[in-house]
Amino acid sequence: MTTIAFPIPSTEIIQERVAEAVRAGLMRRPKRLPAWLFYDEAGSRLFDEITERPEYYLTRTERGILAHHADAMVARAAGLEAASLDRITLGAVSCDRLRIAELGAGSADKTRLLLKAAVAQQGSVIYEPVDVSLTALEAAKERIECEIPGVTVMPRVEDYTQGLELDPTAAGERHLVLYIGSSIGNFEPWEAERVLSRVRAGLNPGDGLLLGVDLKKDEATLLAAYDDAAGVTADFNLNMLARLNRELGAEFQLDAFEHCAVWNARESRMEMHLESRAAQRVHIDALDLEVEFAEGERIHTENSYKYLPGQAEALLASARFEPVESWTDEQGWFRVHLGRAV
Ligand code: AVJ
Repeated sequence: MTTIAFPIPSTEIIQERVAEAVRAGLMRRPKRLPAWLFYDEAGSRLFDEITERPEYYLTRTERGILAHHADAMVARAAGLEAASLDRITLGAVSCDRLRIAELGAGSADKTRLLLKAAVAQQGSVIYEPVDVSLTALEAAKERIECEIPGVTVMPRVEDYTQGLELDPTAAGERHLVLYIGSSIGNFEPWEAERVLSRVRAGLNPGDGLLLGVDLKKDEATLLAAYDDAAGVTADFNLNMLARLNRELGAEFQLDAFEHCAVWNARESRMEMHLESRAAQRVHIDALDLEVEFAEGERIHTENSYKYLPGQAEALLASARFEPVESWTDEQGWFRVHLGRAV
């Protein structure tokens, strides 16, 4: 039984949100469309496929970090000092109970590693995935409750970029908010700070935030990750136009646009664009709009920031989280940070 007690946004409201975002973005120069538009059903499936491409190192690298360090992450989040980590298995030290929330509905096996570590540490755990998509949340609930005994899933349909409303913790409890998968990378620095500050506003001092960030590395590795040989990332990018065709009665010809992945060194970010192969005009029925494209003109669809050493710590601090500890992989490609609300 799923009990989900909150207003569920109707399809009409979602369509309206899509329509407004598309109108505003395509009127801008340069044209742009927001990255959240990637994730309709087809786009979410394509993203899952991207994570399995050999060039897309992010998911497997972060998974490796969590596989190595989930126990330490959970113990540190519960208030344990680094020095007493090895004594916890002996039951020699006590710490707070965690309730785990996640921004986004379950990054599948990565989240599972942390939930299993929490169950091992405290016997059971409440897991609250927060997402705008009810479908994604229901799938996560089903999957996780079946697979990990001891986990109770309480899904929340919320737009966490606007803030977070978790149930208050009891004495001896702390929230741990998971924001993994480099999702923060889609935000420009000022937006990232605003999102984390809003999350912080819903927490109490002592609560934790686990933040996964992708790090700057050689350009060839980055370019390949965002332009895989099998063309899945290209399909993912182009699906945004397909979505507008489906939902807004737009008439984009997908083969008239080309996927491009660009490294912007000055901003330390990967960018994705859709480039018009020819001069063309595209009708968007639901917006009653004709959009003109020059040959070679681009629509900017995504930024994916690659953090430099110290940047994530500074971001955490600016949102009133004290950086407690961080964990990386052997190559130093990705880093997971634990911040504690102050
Ligand atoms: C889900 C935002 C982390 O930026 O790497 C994958 C999305 N874009 N390939 C990323 C994405 C192109 C992904 N995030």
